[in-house]
Amino acid sequence: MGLNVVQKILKDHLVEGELVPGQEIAIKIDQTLTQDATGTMADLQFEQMGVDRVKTEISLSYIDHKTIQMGFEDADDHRYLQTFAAKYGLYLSKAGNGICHQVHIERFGRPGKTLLGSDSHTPTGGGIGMIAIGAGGLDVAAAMAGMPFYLPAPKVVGIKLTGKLQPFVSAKDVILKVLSILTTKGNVGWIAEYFGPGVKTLSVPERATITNMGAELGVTTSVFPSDETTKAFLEAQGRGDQWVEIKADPDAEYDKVIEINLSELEPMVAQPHSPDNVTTVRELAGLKVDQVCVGSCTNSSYKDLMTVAKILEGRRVHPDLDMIVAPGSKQVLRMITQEGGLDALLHAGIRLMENACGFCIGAGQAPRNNAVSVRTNNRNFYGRSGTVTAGIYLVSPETAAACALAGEFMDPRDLPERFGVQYPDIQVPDKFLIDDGLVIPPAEDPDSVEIYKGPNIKDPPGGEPLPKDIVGEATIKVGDKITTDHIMPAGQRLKYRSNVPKYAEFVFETTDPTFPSRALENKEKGIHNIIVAGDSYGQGSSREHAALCPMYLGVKAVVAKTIERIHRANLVNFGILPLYYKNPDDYDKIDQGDKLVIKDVRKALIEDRGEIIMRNETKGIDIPLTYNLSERERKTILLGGTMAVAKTQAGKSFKEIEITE
Ligand code: MIC
Ligand code: SF4
Repeated sequence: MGLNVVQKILKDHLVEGELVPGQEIAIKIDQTLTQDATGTMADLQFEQMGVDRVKTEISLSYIDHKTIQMGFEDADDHRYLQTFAAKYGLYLSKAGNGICHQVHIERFGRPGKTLLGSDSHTPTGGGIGMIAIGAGGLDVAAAMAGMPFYLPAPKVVGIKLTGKLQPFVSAKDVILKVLSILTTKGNVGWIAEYFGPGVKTLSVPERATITNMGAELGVTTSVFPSDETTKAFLEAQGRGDQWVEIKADPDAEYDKVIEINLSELEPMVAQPHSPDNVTTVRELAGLKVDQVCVGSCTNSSYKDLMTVAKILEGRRVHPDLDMIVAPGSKQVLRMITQEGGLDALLHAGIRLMENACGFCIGAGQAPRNNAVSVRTNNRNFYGRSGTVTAGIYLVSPETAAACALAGEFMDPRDLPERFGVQYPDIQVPDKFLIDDGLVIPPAEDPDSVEIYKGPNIKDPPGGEPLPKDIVGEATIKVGDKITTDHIMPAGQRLKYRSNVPKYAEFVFETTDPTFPSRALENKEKGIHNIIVAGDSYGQGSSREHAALCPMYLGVKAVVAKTIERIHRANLVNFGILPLYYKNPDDYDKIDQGDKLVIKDVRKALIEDRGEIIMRNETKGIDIPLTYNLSERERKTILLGGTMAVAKTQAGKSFKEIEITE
């Protein structure tokens, strides 16, 4: 049987296990990326691993998330990242160079390679034919140190594209359509591979928009083949020699196939507060809009911004709204400047923001109360914009521009008739403007580099071995689709990413601000904290702080209906036990504050019993729980997390590690 693209790249990188869906495999990682909100923790952890140089083909440290720099913390962190990169052999992309995923596609991504990034949108790299996976910082630190990455061998969903996008319909509408079909739940363990005759009609940046927002599906990653279009893009970036062809064999098979006819697609929108709450833009026509934001790693390419510029050219944005534009990279910004796009945008009345994450992570441009904010980014989670009462609507750049002119929701296909705008049809240029001046190579003499650490940088706390029994409380009970933005808010709190004790004060800030003090009080009394959750717990960001800070507060287990992939791996890395109700309805049998006891939990994991009984002492009932942990994961939790394994078991394989009760 022939192989699909996913199987080909994984096979090339397999170091342990077999490509049998569900079985744990380990793959070699060729490239890594970190960004400044997750990178400081990853780097601090790497320093504890005692390795003197990164072992990958290339590792990038990007500065793009924490560029707001209110107070010294962010700038101190950036200095740390720069000195760390110089010493340990990473390339540093300075603030001002752009958003990690956009820059990585432009300058560093290579077809057929593997990329592990401490950011959930790392799958953007799938647009150029890589297997690019988001992970917690600790997993990325381990990959930098030359260790393989563990994951369950995936099932592959083939997404067959036919037809061709019509004017004013774009890549964002494709992925919103996919989200409306597959939703944000239930896709753990899958990889999405795009194939079919429609693929060749999409440029690399368009493919990258689709693989980027595949993160919202909860799949491990998404990938396009590497074809003539990929080659042309790499040539235009002066990297033609890095092209290799990777296509699915004609008889390749997929575990499931869905088909999308690009010709039939229409402009789509994800409504508050979930990226899968999708409808057509037509459906919302006339809804008044207060803010329009164009940018983020999903839609900030040259084509995206030039398209918006051409639609707005010679016109003005509606006076009742604010329009923000944040280009994806310095390359994009310089090109739209040279070609007059920036001037058209400024004339139209946009506010130009830095080429960084900015509004997308709630770092500035919080909308007014109850605002309707139309954005081209990928997440519209509750509270993420910085204004909990605002509703965020996710759209394409074409729809964003149309709404900006109309002051209300408007289908961009009506632009010719309503505003006399012709479809700009911007193509990928034959030659991009290449300027890597803000990429700093590693030091030639690493010994001479002194690592800088400001007072906001605190060493990550270590984990404790799993106790014999978990004797605790349902310290918090939450519902379905709790994102890592709920657990560990970013925005204004971003500056504490390198300071776990301080950042831990904001765990569940928008859900229940009393949680951290209650959890700490329990911890001091020796009562273990348990988080009780519904479906799809830990969606969204890769931020390992959503496990690390709860660990610091004394959380020993999360009991949920389902847990999303990256967050589950982060829980294991920090020694928190991920558990599931055997009967999902048992979720209703626990209330916040109930006394919960899991007797002999250590023994159950050592013996790998598969089922664990949790006693709800308050209600006087037993609740059967399950887990799905590999031997590696069970031993990691028993020992107190991945750092504890590295410190106490160095050089041993997991098979050799012996655990005592
Ligand atoms: C996000 O989009 O939520 C982030 C901010 O990029 C995160 C990483 C982080 O929290 O630092 C992600 O997607 O992983
Ligand atoms: Fe940055 Fe937003 Fe992309 Fe996350 S999703 S990397 S915050 S632009």
